[in-house]
Amino acid sequence: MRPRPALFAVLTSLAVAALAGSHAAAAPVTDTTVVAATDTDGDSLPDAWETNGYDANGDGVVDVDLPAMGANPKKKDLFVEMDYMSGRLASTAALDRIVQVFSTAPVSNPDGSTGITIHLDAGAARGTKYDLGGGNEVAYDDDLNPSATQTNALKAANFATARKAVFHYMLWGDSYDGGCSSGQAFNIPNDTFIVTVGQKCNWNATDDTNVGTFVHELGHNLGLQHGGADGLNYKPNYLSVMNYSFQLGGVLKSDGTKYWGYSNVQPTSINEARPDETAGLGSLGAGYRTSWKCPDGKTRTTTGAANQPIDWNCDGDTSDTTTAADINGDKTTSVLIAQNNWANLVFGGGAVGGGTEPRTKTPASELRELTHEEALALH
Ligand SMILES: [Ca+2]
Ligand SMILES: [Ca+2]
Ligand SMILES: [Ca+2]
Ligand SMILES: [Ca+2]
Ligand SMILES: [Zn+2]
Repeated sequence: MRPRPALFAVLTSLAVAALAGSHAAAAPVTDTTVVAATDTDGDSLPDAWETNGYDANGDGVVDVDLPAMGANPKKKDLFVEMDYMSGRLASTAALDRIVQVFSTAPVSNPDGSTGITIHLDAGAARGTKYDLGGGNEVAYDDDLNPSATQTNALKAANFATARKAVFHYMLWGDSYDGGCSSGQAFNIPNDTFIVTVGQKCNWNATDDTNVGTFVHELGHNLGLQHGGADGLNYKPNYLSVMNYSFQLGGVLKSDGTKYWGYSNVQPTSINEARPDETAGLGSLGAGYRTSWKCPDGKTRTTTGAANQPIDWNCDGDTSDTTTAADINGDKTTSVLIAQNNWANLVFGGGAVGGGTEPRTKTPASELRELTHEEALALH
């Protein structure tokens, strides 16, 4: 049997004291218990939850059995429950690719390993490997509108309340808010997102579409923006699926392969007031190709490695060093700053986690046991 949580032990002793016949009024119970939980691996899931399971309401019964689900207190874990509309759930091959993006991440752990273990829960739909008992199909709705309200309603009806502190919730849907956006994460960071590359807007989603969009939206939950630490999109030195240039087609590697994860390098910044074409992305661009915007609004992509000179202003040469160019196409002149995403993930968005932050637990007044007075009144 697992050790009982401390709060349960306190309530039990109070109840025993009451039943022992004390006529003194019980001391008022403080209404909030704040616990700074130990989180050795920094994934926002306290060691106690990852070791013993999570008891959401302090009744001594584990509600989310984290160790049985594969959690490790010394390695970063992410849990994602996936609900889905008919035909929209990603394939097993796509889910395998998502897992691989995280398992191969350049993130170190206290147990000496690298990578993040992502636990995807599709219920029974994709076999035991992706079944943690939570994911399920929901009614088809080709337009979640308004998206936040309708997503929250589906979450409330299809996601166990006790999971809120552990699992991110996502939905494989069709479209939302009358538009054709590929997805939505509602907040940065957050605990909820939707992937909406469905039939209504003729996405004809492939595994690539689903993998790129899932990883992108989850990235918002993990604190990442379209420019890394800022919202500037299409920065050629930001080699991440968080960049719209690479969400659906992958980050382009110079060896011809594609990468479907978050950036693991931070190439040199580019000053659009006087970008140095001869420098390309600098030495950290060697393993990549990249894309940027020309003055005519069209996207151009390097044919070779991005540490080579790049024609940022699209005038046919790669020798300009003092000519302004709007390289990310946003009609402003900025310094384009990249980010190493993996070094900047925020765990514990929304309601997820206890982590190193003091966490307000359920008020003890809501866990109130039967009082002696009430017990006597029953007879
Ligand atoms: Ca942890
Ligand atoms: Ca962990
Ligand atoms: Ca040029
Ligand atoms: Ca610009
Ligand atoms: Zn986005």
